[in-house]
Amino acid sequence: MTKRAFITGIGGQDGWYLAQILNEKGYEVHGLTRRPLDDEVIGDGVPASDRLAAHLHFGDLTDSSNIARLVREIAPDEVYNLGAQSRVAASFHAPLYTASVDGLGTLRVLEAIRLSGLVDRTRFYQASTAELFGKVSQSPQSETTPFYPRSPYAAAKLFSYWTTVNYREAYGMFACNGVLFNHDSPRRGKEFVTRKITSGMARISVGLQRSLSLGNLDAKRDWGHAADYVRMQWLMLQRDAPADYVIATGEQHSVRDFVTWAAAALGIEIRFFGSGVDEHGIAAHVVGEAAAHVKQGDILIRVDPRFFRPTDVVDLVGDPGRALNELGWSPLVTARDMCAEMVASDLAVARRDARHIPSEG
Ligand code: F7E
Repeated sequence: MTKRAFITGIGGQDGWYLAQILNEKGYEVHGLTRRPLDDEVIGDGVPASDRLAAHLHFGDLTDSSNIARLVREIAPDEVYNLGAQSRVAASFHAPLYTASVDGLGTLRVLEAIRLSGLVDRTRFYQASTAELFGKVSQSPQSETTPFYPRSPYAAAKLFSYWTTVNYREAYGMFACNGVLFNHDSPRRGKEFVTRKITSGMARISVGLQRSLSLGNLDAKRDWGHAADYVRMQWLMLQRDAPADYVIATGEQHSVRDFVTWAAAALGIEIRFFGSGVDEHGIAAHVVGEAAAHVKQGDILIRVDPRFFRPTDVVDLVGDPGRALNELGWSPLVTARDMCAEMVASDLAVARRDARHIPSEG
C-alpha cells in the first residue's frame, strides 16, 4: 500500500528536503503552501519547484476549514507540520499573526485529524524548536531541559509543543515533537543569518557588494544540515511508540565563526577589531578570485543595531544522545562543511549575477 504524507509548509527549506526523501521512499506526497513553490534558482541551477513530485494544495495554517477539508480528503498516514512564521525577529513585529500560525495552526491540524476520525491512523510530527529553551538553564540542552521562551515565536511554539503532547496523552494519538536546533542549507532563506552571510560574502568576493551588516556576532548556535534533520523527522514517525526528540549536532559556534569560515572558503582571511556596535571585520589577507575585488584592509563586516532583537537567545547547544541511542541517528554534515556547501552554491549565483551586470563605460 502506498503511504500518503501531508506536509504543511512544503514550500520551505525542510519541506523541500523532506518531500525528496518521501518521494524516494515511494510516498504519495501532499503539501500545503501559501504561494507557488520557490522558483529561486540556487547554485545548482535548478528551481525548487522542478524537483518535487507532490500534490500542492494552496492555503495556510490560519484557515481552519481548508485544513479540515484537506485532512479529511487526503486521509494521510503521516502529517509533518512544518508550516510556520519561522523568523524569530519578525515575530516581534507580527506577534499575533505568529501566534495564530505557529500556535493555533498546530491545534487546527490536530483537531482536523481528530474530527476526521483519523486519530488511530494518522501519525503527526510537530516542528518544535530549540528556541523553546531560550534563556537556557543548563547546557547542553536535552529532552529534559526546562523551557524559557524569549520571543513571540518561541511562545507560540511552546503552545504547539504542549498541545502535541496533550493530543498524544489525551487521545492516544501518535504525535511527536522534534525539538530541532538550527538547521540550514543552500535552500535556507536569506533572512536567516547563515544564508545572509554566505550570500553576502559570495557577492562581496565577485564585486557585487562592498560590505555586510549583521547584528549580534556573539550569538552561539548549534548548526546542522537540513538534509540530515529531515531524515530524523521521518524516523521519528516510524517508531513503535511516539516520543519527543532533540535533534542537534552537539557542537556550538558563534555567528563570528560562521563569518570567518564563509570568508575563508572564498580565499579571504577576516580579522575582527573593536567591540559592540563598533566591531568590524576586516580583510587581513586575500587570495584567488576574490583578490580582484577585495583589498587588504577593506571593511567587510559591520554591526548594525537594527539587526539586534529585543530579547535574543545567545547560547544554544543540543544533546542529541537520545536520538542516537533510540533511533541510531547522528548528523553526517558538520557546520563548517555545510558553510562550504552554502558558499559554493551562493558563489555560483553571484558569478551568474556578476556576468549580467553591464560594465560601466
Ligand atoms: O539567527 C543572530 C541572531 O535568524 C541566529 C529559525 O529556523 O532556528 C532559526 O532561528 C542568530 C540569532 O536563526 C544577524 O540574533 C546576528 O541569535 O539565523 P537566525 P534563529 O533566530 O536562531 C530556530 C531553531 C528556529 O526554530 C527558527 O525558526 O544569529 N544574528 N546577526 C542574526 N540573525 C539574522 N537573522 N540576521 C542578522 O543579521
